[in-house]
Amino acid sequence: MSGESPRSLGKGSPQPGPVPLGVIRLYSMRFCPFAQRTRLVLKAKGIKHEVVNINLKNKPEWFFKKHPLGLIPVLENSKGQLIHDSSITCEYLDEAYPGKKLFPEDPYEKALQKMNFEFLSKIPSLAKDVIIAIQNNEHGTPKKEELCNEFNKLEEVLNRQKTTFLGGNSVSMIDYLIWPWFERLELYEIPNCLDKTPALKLWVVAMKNDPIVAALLTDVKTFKGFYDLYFQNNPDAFDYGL
Ligand SMILES: N[C@@H](CCC(=O)N[C@@H](CS)C(=O)NCC(=O)O)C(=O)O
Repeated sequence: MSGESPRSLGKGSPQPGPVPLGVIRLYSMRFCPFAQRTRLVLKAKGIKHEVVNINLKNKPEWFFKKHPLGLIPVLENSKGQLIHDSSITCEYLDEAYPGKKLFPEDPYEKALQKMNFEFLSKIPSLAKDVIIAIQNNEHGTPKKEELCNEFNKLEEVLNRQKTTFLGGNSVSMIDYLIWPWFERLELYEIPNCLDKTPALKLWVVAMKNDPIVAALLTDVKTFKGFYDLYFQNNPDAFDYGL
């Protein structure tokens, strides 16, 4: 990663120049689970990159040229090509760069990872609903149960496959695509959710032991600090802890 400041860029900040040759740039936000997917893949593949963090409550005008809806993550390469949407950025990095392949080469195995990804696709929006409900002091929200049921689907996948990870017995793309929502597990206030899911519990432990996941881990206290400011509409949220 470059030595650039992790401080987020907001309205009025100058647009970063062209991306240097041999580097890829990630437009990101330090607490975004979608961008975390891309950061995990960049790190797992050892890709030389720089990170430009965006203030999502006060977006720079030029950022809409990088993504028409102004969402992160976005990748920009030295040819000026832009790639957005987290799962697409991850697959692009896996295909465009040498080194460890995170998706399996076998077309069926790759399709299977994508099918499991679809099977688990409700997790991000449900997790967001739960965090918003808790912030509104609705601690007994039915969304928690829905989220827990979605988490139980991972147990189903792991049991069906008899594997430690979601794509086999070593970590692969599907694990990195799902992990960010489990790093935030404590925030959802569902402490008993994993009691009946031993394979999922082991997966969480195995993921925390993965050196790539461990290197990018954010603690719960920091997430809470971020969300407190974020829900107050405070644009300083994105620089929390810096
Ligand atoms: N489907 C998109 C979702 C990305 C997304 O929702 N990013 C959030 C931050 S975590 C964002 O950019 N929010 C800015 C906004 O809503 O204006 C992906 O997978 O990349």
